This record gives sequence, C-alpha cells and structure tokens, in this order.
Amino acid sequence: MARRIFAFFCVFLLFGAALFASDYPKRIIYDTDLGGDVDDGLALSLIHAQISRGEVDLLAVTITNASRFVPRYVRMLNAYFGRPDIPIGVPEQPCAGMDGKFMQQTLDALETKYVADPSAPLPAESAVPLLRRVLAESPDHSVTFLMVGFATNLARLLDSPADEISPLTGKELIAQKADQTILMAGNYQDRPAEFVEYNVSYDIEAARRIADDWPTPIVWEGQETGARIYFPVERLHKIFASAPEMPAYDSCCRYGLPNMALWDLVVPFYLVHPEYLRLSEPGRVSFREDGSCVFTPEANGRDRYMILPTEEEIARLAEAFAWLVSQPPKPKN
Ligand SMILES: [Ca+2]
Repeated sequence: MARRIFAFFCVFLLFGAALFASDYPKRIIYDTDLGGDVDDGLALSLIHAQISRGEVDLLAVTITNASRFVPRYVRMLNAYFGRPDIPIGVPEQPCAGMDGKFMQQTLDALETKYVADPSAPLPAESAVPLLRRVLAESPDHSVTFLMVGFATNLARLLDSPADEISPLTGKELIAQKADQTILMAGNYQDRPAEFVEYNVSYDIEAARRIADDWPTPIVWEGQETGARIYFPVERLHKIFASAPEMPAYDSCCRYGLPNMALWDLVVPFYLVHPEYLRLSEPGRVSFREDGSCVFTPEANGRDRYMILPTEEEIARLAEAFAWLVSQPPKPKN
C-alpha cells in the first residue's frame, strides 16, 4: 500500500503539479488616460470579466489624466463589478487633464447606485509610489503592464530613485519584477512617417523614455489596429439591453455612438488571447523628437508590434470583445 501511495505521489509530482501549475491569473497593472475616449472604460470592463474568469488579477489602476473625475469614475466601475477597493494611482503634476464629456455625467447618474459611500475617501494615492510598492511586493518577472494612454506614469516609474519602498531604482525594479508590457502607442503600418499618434502626442518625452530605456519585452499596439475594430451600434444596444445602467455603457451613450473605435480593449485581450493577433518580427521602437515613431528590425530585439488584422480577424476580435464587456458582474458567494 505504502508503495502504491509513493508511486501515486511520484506521478502527481510529474504530471499533477504541471496540471495545477498555471500562468493564470496574470498579474496586471492597468495604466489609463481614461476621460478623453470611452474605450478605456470598456477595456476596464473587459479586464473585470477576465478577473471573473480567473484569467487576470488587477493589482492597481494608474491614471495619466489629472481630471478629478477619473479616480471616482474608476472606483464606480470597480464597485459595479464588486471590487471597490482596487488601488488607484493618480498622477503627479504636470500631467494632461481633461474632463471629457461622459465621466461627470455618468457619475451624476450612477455613482450613488454602485458606490456604497461616495463621500468615503478614494482608495487612491500617488501613482509612482503605488507602482513601486506593487512591484516590490510581487514575485520576480510576474507583473504585466498594460498601458492604454500617455506614457507619463511609466516613464516616471522608470526614472524613480531607490527609496523607502525598495532599494532598487525604478528601472531595476521593472527589470526584476515585470513580465511583458503591452502598450497602445504609435503607428507602424498605415500612416506616413511623420504621423504622431494621440497617446504619444500628449507626453512625447515620456514615450521616448519608455522606448529608449524600458528593460523588458514590449508588444506595441499601433493606433492602426484598434482603429479598425468597433461594435456595430445596433448590436451594442442589443447586447446591453438587459444592463442599461452598466457604467461603461451609460458612458458610451453619452460619449456618442457610432463608430467608437476599440483601441484599448485590444491590450488586455491580447494578454490572455495572443492567438487572435499576429506580431511583427522583433525589432526596436523609437520616437523622434516630434513624436513620430520608427521601428527598426533587430534580431532578438525587445519590441514587436501587432500586424494589421484581416477582416476575418477583426470580426473575431469584435465578437470576443462584445462577449467580454457584456459579461455581468460575478455574483457574490
Ligand atoms: Ca486610452
């Protein structure tokens, strides 16, 4: 009997452990300029669906838009999904600031419905110390950065000195703790060389810092990829007919459909389903002083960009996005 138990134990060690060992949930930081466009909110909704499915663990949401409405909006969205305490990182000045045309309106309509006590202090602190703490407390090579806005926070993290949180500099912390990084920035395929993409344009220096010095592999979503993916408007209304008071959908209606390109959803979706997109050869991304970008092929280069999706791939992506953003909050146990 003892022999049998021992044999079973050996087999478990060989195969069972492999079965239970898993890359999931992926530990992520979501860095967003939420407020200008509404796809940042849809992407956060998609991330919540991924959390409910056991695919990701959201360690922090960090913000690169100084509007006072953004942290409240993020808390409301997190609360809608039953996760009101996810840490929120707000940017130090100077920083882009835009109230946009949907955040305050959706907060006025829905904040008291989903946030237990809207007057309670936000779970918010300065972005860079929060990022440093999350990294310092994480296992090595375990954190994925998802950036769907301006590069401000990540560049400041990169340049942060050793402090009481960690004896490592920002660059050393990233090198030790980060896994891959997925960014929406630049354009690699369908614009003239002098084109300056929106996310880059708001903080060109920061984008250049990331491109020049980020120490771990990066997948770049060029503007041209997400610009091709959008929900057919009628379909979106039908999907959300049973949940009209979902904050991100309420904001979509205020923001103004149709033709809302889904740039930011590509980033978290790619993390879990890389098989939906194809990547370029390896190389190196850099940004000129005017913010236009260059991709230089390089064997074993740090960077790859997403290849323009075909019509068939676009249809598959839009379908998957629709399923995920309309996934209802996970019922409480
Ligand atoms: Ca964005």
